[in-house]
Amino acid sequence: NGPSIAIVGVTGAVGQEFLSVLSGRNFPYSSLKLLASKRSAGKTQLFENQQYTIQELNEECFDGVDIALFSAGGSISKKFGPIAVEKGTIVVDNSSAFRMVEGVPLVIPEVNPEAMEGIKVGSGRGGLIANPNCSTIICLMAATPLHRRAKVTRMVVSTYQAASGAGAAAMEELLQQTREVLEGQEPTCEIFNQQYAFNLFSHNAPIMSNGYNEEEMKLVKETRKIWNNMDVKVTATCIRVPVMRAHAESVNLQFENPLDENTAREILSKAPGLVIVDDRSANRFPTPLEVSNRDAVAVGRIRRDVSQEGDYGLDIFVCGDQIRKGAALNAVQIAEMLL
Ligand code: 2RA
Repeated sequence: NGPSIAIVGVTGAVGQEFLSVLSGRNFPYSSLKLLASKRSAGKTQLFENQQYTIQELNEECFDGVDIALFSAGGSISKKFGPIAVEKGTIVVDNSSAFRMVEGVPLVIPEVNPEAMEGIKVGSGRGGLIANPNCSTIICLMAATPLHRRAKVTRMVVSTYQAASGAGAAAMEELLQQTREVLEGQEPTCEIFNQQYAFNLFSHNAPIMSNGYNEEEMKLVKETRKIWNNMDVKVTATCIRVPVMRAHAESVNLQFENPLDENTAREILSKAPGLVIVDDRSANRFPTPLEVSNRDAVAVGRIRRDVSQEGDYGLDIFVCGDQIRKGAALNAVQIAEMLL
């Protein structure tokens, strides 16, 4: 029979999506434990026609658990991740706590499955695998197949990130503000210290000493780790836009070897987990709404970068569901590879 699994942070947007993805993919679990803070303990959750009582997360929760999916913030992962690993559990962590730790695999199953080789349920040893940041996953799902062919030397990313990345409360505030503004009322600004509806602003992550915000530096650092290439030049500008749950990203790529746009389109059309939406005659390209609640990342606006010599540059535009492929689906796909 299948693995026993636990979900840490089950009441959050990603935690709920874990359940939806596990069910949708018929994940073969033998038992399921739902863990959350004291505040949620005792509540019940119907899942696959069974009522589960949510338990308060504590050190004893991981006895006998084969796989634990974490999405409860970095401090919870830092505190309970190692405890779970000690108990023999394999942790798939959606927080940023361990992503850049040497020896912790940072995995997008379609991109670098080899990074988690050897970690398997039933091996008797626990393990820890980090889920990359959502904007990294969505970007690299499209950039990597091209990188594998023509070796990216520089990548410039501009992101248009959805409310869901800031949590369920931010999604709620966007809806509330939109209603308020349409009714001529003052918008309620509690999550972000500025109006979000009909506006956009630099991503809310803290600004670092180099002037980049943490979200931008995640893209830089995680790309280098996932591609196992510390020389690739990456820069990013991350923006929060009034969209509910799917990120959009403009990606400019510079290659070591020439790659023309038709070859690029052919490579992308064969790459796993992608759909091509690139209809110039109809001016139809990826949109956040069309990828919302979907597994695939959409890629379009595939074109030669006219600012580069020959075929050494390419521009593309990608959209992906932040909660699904950007978090929960990627983590469950990692869990499937542990079986
Ligand atoms: C964001 N990447 O979109 C973050 C969420 N993990 O804000």
